[in-house]
Amino acid sequence: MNTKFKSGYIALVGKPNTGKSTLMNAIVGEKLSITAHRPQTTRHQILGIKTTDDYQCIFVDTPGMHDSRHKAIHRYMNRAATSMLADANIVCVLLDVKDFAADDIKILNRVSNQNNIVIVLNKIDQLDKNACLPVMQKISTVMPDTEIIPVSALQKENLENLEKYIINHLPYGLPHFPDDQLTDKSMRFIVAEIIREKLFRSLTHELPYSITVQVDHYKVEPDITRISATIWVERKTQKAIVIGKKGSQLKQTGSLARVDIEKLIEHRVYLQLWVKVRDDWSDDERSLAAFGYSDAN
Ligand SMILES: Nc1nc2c(ncn2[C@@H]2O[C@H](COP(=O)(O)OP(=O)(O)OP(=O)(O)O)[C@@H](O)[C@H]2O)c(=O)[nH]1
Ligand SMILES: [Mg+2]
Repeated sequence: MNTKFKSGYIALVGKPNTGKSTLMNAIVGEKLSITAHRPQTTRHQILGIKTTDDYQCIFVDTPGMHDSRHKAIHRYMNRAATSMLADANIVCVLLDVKDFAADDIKILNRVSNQNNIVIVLNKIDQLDKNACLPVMQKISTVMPDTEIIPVSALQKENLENLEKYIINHLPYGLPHFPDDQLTDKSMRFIVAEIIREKLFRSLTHELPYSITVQVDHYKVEPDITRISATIWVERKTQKAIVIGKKGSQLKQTGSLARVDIEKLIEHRVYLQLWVKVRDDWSDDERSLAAFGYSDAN
């Protein structure tokens, strides 16, 4: 083992929709965390681990920080968004260059007492260079001594500079995970998330927020992996929408998810989906725990 090996945790935090999950996937090189154009996609802390001969970066994707606390799931997500700040070796605060606003400043103020912050100004592909400068100046007035690294997670622009910064600031130490481990989550978890992503991207209004997905069976056979999963909604009317006319919505969800799962596990997949109702699960602590929304995860 290299005596100069570096290893540590890098928290990715910020308000919803700033590109935290996209960034983690881009750096780790695998789609571990789901992404969508709408806010509050990520609900759990998810590790993405990148190991080389010289270092191990353990990225921690988090739910976006936001103020709503009225449902039990929001309280769980808020805990997951912030609980690792104190333990991270580096905290990357993600900002959207086109949407730097009061809620970002609130987050910056909240983390400003930590001395391991770097600001990642994301989505620079959406503005021309000159238009990014005033935003950087504005950020500097709030956080005058903090490094700002502009990137595009989606277009993989300037990620090498961000990685250089991270590696420079990682402490020396032994790896925390085996060198072939990419995440702390199980394949069942990731499969459930992929299915949720397809629903999150295609359904409108509040419905995506009423959905959670559980994998019930996962069986690897020589020629095919058989997976069956339940999509849980909060009301009967929602069930009808998730199924769609003659099952069309459910069929589309299944085939989009299957393609992604097959890519991930490099195996043929037979995916069976069910839709069931559990009244108001997102505001019920017992249902949340049963669906994996517990602080032990
Ligand atoms: N144009 C552009 N879009 C981006 C970039 N990074 C992320 N996005 C898009 O922004 C949206 C949100 O990305 P996510 O990675 O899901 O954002 P997040 O911060 O994880 O969101 P939450 O989990 O809801 O907190 C998606 O539609 C992404 O494709 C970028 O660099 N450029
Ligand atoms: Mg996310």
